[in-house]
Amino acid sequence: MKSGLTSHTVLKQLAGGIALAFILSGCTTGKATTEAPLPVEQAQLTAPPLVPPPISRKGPAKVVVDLEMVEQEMRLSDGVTYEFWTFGGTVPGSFIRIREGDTVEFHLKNRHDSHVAHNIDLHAVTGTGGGAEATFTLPGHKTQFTFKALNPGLYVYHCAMAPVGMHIANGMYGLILVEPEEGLPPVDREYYVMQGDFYTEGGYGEPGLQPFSLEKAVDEHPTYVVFNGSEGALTGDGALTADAGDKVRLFVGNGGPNLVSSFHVIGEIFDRVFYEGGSKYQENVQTTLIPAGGAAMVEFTTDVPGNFILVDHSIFRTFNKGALGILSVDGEVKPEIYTGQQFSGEYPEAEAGDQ
Ligand SMILES: [Cu+2]
Repeated sequence: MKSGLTSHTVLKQLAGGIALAFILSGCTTGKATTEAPLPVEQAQLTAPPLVPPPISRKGPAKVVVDLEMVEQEMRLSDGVTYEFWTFGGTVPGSFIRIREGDTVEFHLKNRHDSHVAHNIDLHAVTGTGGGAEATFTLPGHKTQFTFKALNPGLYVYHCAMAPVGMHIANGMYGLILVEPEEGLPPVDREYYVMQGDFYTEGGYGEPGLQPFSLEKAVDEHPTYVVFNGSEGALTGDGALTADAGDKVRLFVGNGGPNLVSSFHVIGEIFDRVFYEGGSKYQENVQTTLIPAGGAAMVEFTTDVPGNFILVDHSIFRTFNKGALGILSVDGEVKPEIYTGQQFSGEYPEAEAGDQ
């Protein structure tokens, strides 16, 4: 009897709710209104230093992301290899680009030849563990969860399996960009750069396959500090390129696991830095701090040609541990902005002290 009454009350409330919704919606047809299903699209992922194209959609979509976790030996430096653990077979992992308000159906796969289980914590996720709990994935298995991208920004993702530090130190991190609803202003070049610190049993430059050193990692004494997973990844044939006059946007992340990066481009000034990957920008910046597990978007115009060197300005990391990349800019010299050397010669002792 009691339950019958309760049901009746609920029904009445429900009917009242529907009537109220009917009035508020101004509906005159008498049909229930339902939201149109979201368009479905497959996320286009890119390997660093490439970035997927800007999103031209003006509304939200259901975006399907397929990401495979791969453990494989790859080059860390000349003559040095390392057993990397990766998202998508690269360090950093595949770049993911979505739009604020998108619903993301995330499929995570762990390859059959993996030795351990992995998962993913995306800093762009609002929900337990950033997805980590939902994506515990044994070798040869796949998992799935769905999240809504509530906040725009540039976010790090990483593996969060214990021991977390070791999974990150082995290369399990990457970036996901959640474009704001209005999109990002168009630029001529976009690149994906991510710093990471590596800990090997052998010293810097010691050849061969180098095992992970837990002791060095705990002490926070990296053997290598590099951009995009290996020393020289962004030099030579791997150098970033631009033409003089281009507007360049770098999506810069720091996987850590330990170090904070003092990111700087020698010979350039950042016109804008969206510090910490957020929505506000600072202007006219020389060096920006990028925390472990954090990111920044930096924008500048390449006014003059030359080789512009990406560094961690904690500078021994650059010249003794590998944190050096190159942006090679082609174009006409502009002596009104930069002359190059105008004189080199003797400085006679007699001139010293002359006023
Ligand atoms: Cu992992």
